[in-house]
Amino acid sequence: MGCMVETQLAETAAGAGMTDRTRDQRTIGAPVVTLAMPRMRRQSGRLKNVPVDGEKKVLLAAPRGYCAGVDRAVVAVEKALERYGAPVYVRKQIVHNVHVVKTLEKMGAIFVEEVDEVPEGANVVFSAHGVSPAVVNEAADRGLHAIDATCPLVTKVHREAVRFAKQDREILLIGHTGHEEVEGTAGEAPEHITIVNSPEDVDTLEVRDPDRLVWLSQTTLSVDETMETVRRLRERFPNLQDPPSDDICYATQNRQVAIKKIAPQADVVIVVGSSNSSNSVRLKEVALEYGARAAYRVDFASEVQQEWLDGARTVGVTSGASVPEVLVQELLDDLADAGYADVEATVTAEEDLVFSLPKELRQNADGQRDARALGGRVRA
Ligand code: 0O3
Ligand code: SF4
Repeated sequence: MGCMVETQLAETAAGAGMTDRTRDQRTIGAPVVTLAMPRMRRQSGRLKNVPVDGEKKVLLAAPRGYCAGVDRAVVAVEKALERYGAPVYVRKQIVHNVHVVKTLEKMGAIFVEEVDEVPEGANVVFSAHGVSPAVVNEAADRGLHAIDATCPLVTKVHREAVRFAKQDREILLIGHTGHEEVEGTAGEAPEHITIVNSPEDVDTLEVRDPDRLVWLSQTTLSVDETMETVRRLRERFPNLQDPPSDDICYATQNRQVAIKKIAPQADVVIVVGSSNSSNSVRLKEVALEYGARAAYRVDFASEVQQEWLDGARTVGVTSGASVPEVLVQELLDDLADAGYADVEATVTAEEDLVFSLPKELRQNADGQRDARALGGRVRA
């Protein structure tokens, strides 16, 4: 079972006569590599087929697109709408993707910045990026019915922060100031947490006690840059403690590994993802670091410019963890128009993780346990 947003046609392709391939190609958590399946291609004719020396092809990254936490969060909003009816309020973008947000808005979701914009007693979903205890408390004070769609892997980092704060350790949280996830995690123990934005930040960092430091991180960072930050931290603070396990999650890591394999062979890499999506933006940066001659990020296929393909034989394609697969399929269709009909999957991992729904939604309206109540690992 996939979420409806995942299977809906993107606005840009609506009515263009394409078949809904994603419904057949993808179940939750299954690797998105089924390319042999016959499919009707949508032709926009936007991009011209300009000849280049040699065969043109696309290298398509797998894994790409939805991770288990995003899938769960989007399904949570859909289920909340089904259960309680519209409107359902959502604090912040449920995930950082323009298409997902617009599609849920059409289904009756109302996105707000803060809970004080939600009418008292209404239903509100907290986004996948997590919230601080202050937000949870404010929602309770307003008598809101809150559904917490925070990814369990973000919650894990929150718990680590609470545990280390209780030990009176100083937590160096590697992440981007202003990002919702960092705000939520830092809000668990503000007096114990210092945000470290980049390796360069390390030089000017002031700490209370260099022997009581531990580092944690945002889940969607560049693995390499984070390791460089940690290296510099350890250089300055040799007694720095590591987190108990990786905070950069499996999905972020897997998508970076796949694009690292593609980038050296690609004349151009196109990443589908929104501009505020940390993990999507990192994929573009990683592609450039690993040898792609050029890399671009787009929300929609319609943003691809003809000149990006000038002289390009090999185009690498991937998508961020918050990106519905339909948007990638549209890009592949446009690239096929431009002569890149040969699509080769580069598979570096298989993902089969499924998270159970937020506890508030585990029972259907008739009291039965929802099919997604338990989560677990599934195979397609
Ligand atoms: O954290 P990021 O900006 O990458 O967020 P996205 O694009 O919504 O992707 C999902 C990641 C997430 C919910 C937190 O790990
Ligand atoms: Fe969870 Fe990772 Fe997806 Fe973020 S990117 S929602 S931490 S699985």
